Amino acid sequence: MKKIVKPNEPLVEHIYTADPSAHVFEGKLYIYPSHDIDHDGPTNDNGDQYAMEDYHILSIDNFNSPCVDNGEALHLRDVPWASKQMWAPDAAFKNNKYYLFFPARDKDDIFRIGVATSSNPAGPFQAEENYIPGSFSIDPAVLVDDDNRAYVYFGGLWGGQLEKWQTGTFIPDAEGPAPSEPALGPMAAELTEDMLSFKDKPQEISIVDEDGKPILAGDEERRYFEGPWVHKYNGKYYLSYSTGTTHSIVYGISENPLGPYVFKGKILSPVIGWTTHHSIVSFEDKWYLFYHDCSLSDGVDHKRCVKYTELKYNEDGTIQTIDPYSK
Ligand code: FUB
Repeated sequence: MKKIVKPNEPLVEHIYTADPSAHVFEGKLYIYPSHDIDHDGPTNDNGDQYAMEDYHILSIDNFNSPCVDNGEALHLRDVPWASKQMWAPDAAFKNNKYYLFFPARDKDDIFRIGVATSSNPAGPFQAEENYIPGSFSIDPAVLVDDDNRAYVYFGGLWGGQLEKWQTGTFIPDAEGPAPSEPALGPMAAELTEDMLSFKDKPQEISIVDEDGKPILAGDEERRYFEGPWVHKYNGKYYLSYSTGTTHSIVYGISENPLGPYVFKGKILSPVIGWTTHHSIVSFEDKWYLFYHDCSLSDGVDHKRCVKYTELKYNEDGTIQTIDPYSK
């Protein structure tokens, strides 16, 4: 008998999983995670320890049922443009098809974002021949808005190479802004109707404080690092993301999908392990946070496990901070 998933416990234990992007498709919850692998290779700020080679899609009928691993949905060997490191993916449904968006390093070791398609939310997915033209960095997250326009948000510092693209071309030794300068925001682009290209050049999303001043690069409790996620609640757009070095999931709110976003606060306090990465989804009249930590491997940064917990809003639309380990 398979075990029923419980809040704040690993969804599955037979594989390591991370970076969960959760969606409701066909009445079920589908979770699109990274598939962490066990290896003895180097660990560094470049993220070489995250050496993932494929994706397995998880699904849950409801919270009274076990979590199903639907098997290999896409493997590196079947992505013609990619060389390694299949990092945090996301999925979207449009045009009667499912689209898997995923980052990987290309043959020149530069992170790009690819798309693969399927008629089934659990795959298998068929990758496009090339990555999205003009794409770079990591952690794509797609919002298909109520008007059916689709936006992809992406970008991550250091191993994710975002700071190397500040001039619009890849500068291998470029560093991020000085602490007193505005932090880099995530990038965003509207997708074309067929979901396979950017409509326009990606633009940087601005994240500001309550006075409209940009969050600064030295403000590590609030500045953007990686893992963007945009969801809608009561007609407003919520951009949430990881602060990286301070290990929190924080968020801002905007009237527009492309911002500016006004910083609001913390959603998730630090979890076991260096990275933190999440998604937010509404299912059967409640809201849920999917996240990961390294509890399944006793704290090994690249051997993570996906979990979920309920997420609650205050009356003014702000989100209550979650401590996943509180009793
Ligand atoms: O899983 C590899 C990387 O770690 C992701 O792309 C980041 O968001 C972080 O979770």
